[in-house]
Amino acid sequence: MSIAFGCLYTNHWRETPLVSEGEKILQPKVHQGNLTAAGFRFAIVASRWNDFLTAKLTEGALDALSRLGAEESAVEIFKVPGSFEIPLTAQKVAQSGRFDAVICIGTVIRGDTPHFDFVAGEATKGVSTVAMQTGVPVLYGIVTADTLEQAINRAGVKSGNKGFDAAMSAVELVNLYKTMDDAEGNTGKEKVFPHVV
Ligand code: INI
Repeated sequence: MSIAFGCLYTNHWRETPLVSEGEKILQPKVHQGNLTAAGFRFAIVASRWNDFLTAKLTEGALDALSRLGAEESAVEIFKVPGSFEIPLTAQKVAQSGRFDAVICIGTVIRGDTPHFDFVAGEATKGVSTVAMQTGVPVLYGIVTADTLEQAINRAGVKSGNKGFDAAMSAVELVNLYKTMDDAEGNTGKEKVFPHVV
């Protein structure tokens, strides 16, 4: 046992070439989405809580979509009171069948009570549940921070802009899923829910 571990973690093991001379290395097909937003429709579900921050995150998302070629008429914003309300709204938006991706934006800042954990936990779990249940990419641009300073840094100051990042991811995913649908001969209509005409 000790010999096996010794082999695994020595430099000798790490420096051993993966492929011997003349041996063929696997080069599997890689699937990856392009970064072009033209032709896709995006919804932003944005919480008004901590509005001075969520407004910056929304700006970041719009900036990313605009730079990647989204048309103004292809983007709609749905405002909700707080992050707790994001999942149900995202679900309704996703189920409408009108959007290729839903970008969720909010800011939850830790306080002195367990409130943070409940709101942040439900919002986070809810966003991923909606994506899994609807099959529509639902992006997580919700900042959960211990302090106001951390939140500010993630809304366009020291640590980037999480709204911008979420929108970039949305564009990448809609392209990835489109190429996957095209390869499988799906029209995209399968996404529309039975109760939506
Ligand atoms: N909503 C947030 O988006 N961020 C917060 O930090 C927050 N805090 O701290 O309370 C918050 N609360 C409101 C919550 O999301 C609901 O809107 C409210 O409870 C009504 O359901």
